[in-house]
This record gives sequence, structure tokens and C-alpha cells, in this order.
Amino acid sequence: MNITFCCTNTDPGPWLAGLRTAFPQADITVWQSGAPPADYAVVWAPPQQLFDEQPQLRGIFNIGAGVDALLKLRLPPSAVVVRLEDAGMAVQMAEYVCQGVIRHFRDLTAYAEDVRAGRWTSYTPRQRSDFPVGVMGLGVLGARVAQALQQFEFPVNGWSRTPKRLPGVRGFTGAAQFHDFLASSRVLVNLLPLTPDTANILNQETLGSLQPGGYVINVARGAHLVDEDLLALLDSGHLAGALLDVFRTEPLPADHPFWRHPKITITPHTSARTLRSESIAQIAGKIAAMQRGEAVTRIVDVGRGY
Ligand code: NDP
Ligand code: OXD
Repeated sequence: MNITFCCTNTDPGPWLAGLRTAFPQADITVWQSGAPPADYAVVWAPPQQLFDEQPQLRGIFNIGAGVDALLKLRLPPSAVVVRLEDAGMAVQMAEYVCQGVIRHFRDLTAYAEDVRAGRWTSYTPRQRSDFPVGVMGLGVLGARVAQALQQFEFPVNGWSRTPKRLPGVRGFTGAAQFHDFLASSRVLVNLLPLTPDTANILNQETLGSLQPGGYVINVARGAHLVDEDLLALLDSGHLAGALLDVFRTEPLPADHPFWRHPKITITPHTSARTLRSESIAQIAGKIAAMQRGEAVTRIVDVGRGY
């Protein structure tokens, strides 16, 4: 068996070592043009040339959950595309989103500023029932986030393409129920995959349908959000703030208004990081299953885009 590794911005050494431990008999190397034919590719942001030169691939393993960038390439029709399935990301996403919701709900940013200025202040406690949180996308990450938010007793709404029944989550399905979902939510958490159906989904109309004083948390992809529409709704006062982890251009350009907007908090695409050992174990387990001719979970539906 031959595995080729091609992950931009990733030190290949520990990945190769982990995969070689899992498959001591296999030939596992960093991809370079002219490399011998491989059975499997482990990738993040690979060049088109890899797939042009490796049409025989059986499996392409993406070391992230989102496959939007990968699906822009021409992939070998013989290969299944497999994305990471949690692998330690869901709990990270839950902690990131919960801290964002709680920081906003408890006025913790205002308290931190007051303390820095030497002011001992007290804000009126808010009602949890006034802060229903809507989670867009109830997949591996969204479902975990919805569950975690309930532990803090926030009312939780969830929106997905197909019906989902999650305990304690008020479920909304598809385009027909999208407006009701938004109108029932004050805090909006985006955990959708980026597909032709979901690009630009956070815009003037949809964000404008949130309850007044809305708060937006985008942890999925920058291209879900129409940046100017968010800024206009923050400046009009309809939205109270936003926490953004992902951007149309990453790194976020130095002159982008998100860097300095007083109602926006940004983080550098770090809400749920790929964890190496968990990811190697998952990918190795799935390669071993494919070698045995068994089915594996979380194969991407390329036509659907996730
Ligand atoms: P999943 O594929 O498991 O879940 C996607 C969810 O979105 C599903 O519930 C799906 O509905 C729903 N969905 C898809 N299309 C639509 C639509 N048109 N209308 C309504 N609902 C829709 O993905 P994950 O939870 O694993 O990951 C979600 C995204 O998070 C990734 O694609 C990636 O972009 C982002 N991400 C960001 C990270 C970061 O650090 N910022 C880290 C990891 C991931 P259904 O269940 O009906 O299919
Ligand atoms: C992912 C990501 O998709 O890191 O896994 O954004």
C-alpha cells in the first residue's frame, strides 16, 4: 500500500511517523511531482497537480472537517473523499462557542474594560430566556455545540437541511422554516458547510431577521458572511456584536474593518484545531477498513458539497 501526504502549512514529520506506525509495511511519503502511484492521499489545501498525476487514488483523506476548498479541484472519479469526523474538534468547538455566548450574555467584555480602567461596575443581570441561541447546522460539530449550550440552560434552536431530533433542541428544517428559525433566535451560531446553497447565507435579510440585539458567531467559513451587511447591522444597532473565527481572506487583511470594530471580536481560525494524534488514528482506522473492503463513515457527497 502507498500513501501520499500533501498538507499545506503542516509539518509532515510527525504525520508520516504516525501513519508509518499504523502501517509499518506501507510506503508513506510526502507528495512531490512525479511520485509513484498512491492508493490514498492525506491532504489539506493540495495543488491540482497532485490529482492530475494520481488518477488511480482510491481515497482522499482531508485533515479538516470542511471540504469546500478541496471540492473546487478536479478530483479522480475513482476516489472517495473522506473528511474528519470530530477527531477532537467537537469539544473544542463547544467550548469556543459557549465561551462566546457566555462572554456576551454576562457582559464580560464590558467588565474587563471597566476593570482595566479601574472602575468597579455592576450591570443588570440578563434573563437567559431572552437569549435563545440558534445553531445553523446540526452535524458533528453543530449537534455537540447545541448539546453544550443546553448545559448552561440557554433555549436552543437548531436548523438543518433534513429533519433532526436532538433532545432539548427546537428543530427547524430547510428553506421553508429558515425564517422562523431566525426570528426565534437572538444569538446565531453558524456551523454549516460552505456549499453553493449556503454561500453568503449570513446577509442583511437573514441577520436582519434575528431578534433585536442579536449576536452572531461565525465559526464555519468566511464566505458564509456578507461582511458589509454585518457591519451595517452592527452600526444600525440591530445587532449587538459578533464573534468571528473565519474570514473570506485568511489571514484577515490588515486594513479590514473587522480588526478594529468595537462590536466585533475576532480570532485567527482557531475555534477547533485539527488534533494530530486523534486525526491520524481516525484516518488510519478508515484506511485499514477500506483495505479490508469495509465501508467507512463520513464519505463526502461531492454533488451535495459536504
Ligand atoms: P457536518 O457535515 O457534520 O454537518 C453539516 C450540517 O449542516 C448538517 O446538519 C447539515 O444538514 C447542515 N446543512 C448543510 N447544508 C445545509 C443547508 N443548505 N441548509 C440547512 N442545513 C444544511 O459538518 P461538521 O459539523 O463536521 O462541520 C461543519 C463546518 O464547520 C465545516 O464544514 C467547516 O466549514 C467548519 N469548521 C470550522 C472549523 C474552525 O476551526 N473554524 C473547524 C472545523 C470545521 P443535514 O444534517 O440535514 O445533512
Ligand atoms: C476544518 C477547519 O474544516 O479547520 O476542519 O476549518
